[in-house]
Amino acid sequence: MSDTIEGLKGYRPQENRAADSEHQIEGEATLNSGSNSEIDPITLREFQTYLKQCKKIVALVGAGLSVSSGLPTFRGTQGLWKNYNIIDLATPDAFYIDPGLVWQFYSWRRSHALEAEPNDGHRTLAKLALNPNVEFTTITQNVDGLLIRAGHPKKKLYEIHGSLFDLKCTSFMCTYVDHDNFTDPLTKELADSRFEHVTVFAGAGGEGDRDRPPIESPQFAPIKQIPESELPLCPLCNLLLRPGVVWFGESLPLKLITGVDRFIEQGEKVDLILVIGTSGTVYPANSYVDRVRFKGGKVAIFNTDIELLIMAGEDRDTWGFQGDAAKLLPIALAPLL
Ligand code: BV8
Repeated sequence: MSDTIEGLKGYRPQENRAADSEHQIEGEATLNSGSNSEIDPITLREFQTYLKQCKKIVALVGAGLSVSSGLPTFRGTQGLWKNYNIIDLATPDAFYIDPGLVWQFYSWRRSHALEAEPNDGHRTLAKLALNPNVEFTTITQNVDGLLIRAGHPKKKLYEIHGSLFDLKCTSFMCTYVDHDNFTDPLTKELADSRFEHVTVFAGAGGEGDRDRPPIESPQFAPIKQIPESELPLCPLCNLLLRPGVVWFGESLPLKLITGVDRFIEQGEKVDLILVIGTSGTVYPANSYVDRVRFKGGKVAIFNTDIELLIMAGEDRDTWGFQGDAAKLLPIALAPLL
């Protein structure tokens, strides 16, 4: 039987195993998109058979979607900046204790996001959002702005954790917010926070030993002590500005949460949720998958790391597409693009 676990890079729900041949696979040409992003043709056919009759689809996006654009995830070694755990820096406490440190971290992320280019995964979701025959919305946990730069219509996109390119005043009395501020660096003192590497010249000769290739020493560029007066300040009240992102321990913007709830709970039921490049560890973002399941919707996971149980077909209403989301999404969603 060919489709044992190792043969299957994609999974297919039990009930319609008897794949019927007339359902052509669209996007066949690039079925095996090289590297380790292969899709099992039977899986793809059944997924696309279901996809074509979907009226309402939602996508839940995480850091994995922007990996092939060169941006790090929050897990493992990538989740470190100057030996700080990114999750520890994304908190109100960290900003309160050392705003200079946190601003150097966000200035670095702003620079990298500005240097990055949207990939085929971002563009695929943007195209799907423009398909008039499907009710579609993207819920992104990413703050890098790459979906918008890929042409994703803003009114079908919920940036539930905010954006690196929004700034807001830290004062409770001041309502100043600056949207889509792409200035980089934001202040002179933040200029070199974009460089995470220091070039050192190995070997005894040190500085002069230029013909030996310099070794890049990541993360050791010293953290600068930056006085608050040299950090981004509010033009209205001259108090500190902060990145317009949602930090751990902070509630998500009500307007956004209500918009997402309305899409999932009202009108047609959501037929399918695309779970793309997310570890599903952060609440409430990780709750949307179960809410769609609970209402009878099916799940398609696009991730380099998918549970064997799902790949083995144990989970009836879930497809697993293992590999780089930027490569898999254009193939899997081809019928609706
Ligand atoms: C809130 C913005 C009310 C900032 C972010 C205890 C138990 C449960 C929950 C909690 C708890 N204690 C506190 C909480 C609540 C907390 C939470 O969930 N904590 C977690 C860590 C346990 N949530 C909150 O605080 C939220 N607010 O709940 O308010 C409240 C308040 C207090 C207490 C109770 C309730 C606010 C959460 C938002 C925080 N801000 N970002 C910034 O970015 O700087 S979260 C941030 O981290 C991201 O936005 C994202 O959400 C998350 C990272 O997750 P992923 O995006 O999934 O990335 P990750 O690296 O984890 O995984 C990458 C995946 O990609 C992997 O699966 C990998 O295999 C895959 N991949 C890699 N390469 C590829 C790929 N896939 C495809 N292709 C590839 N090429």
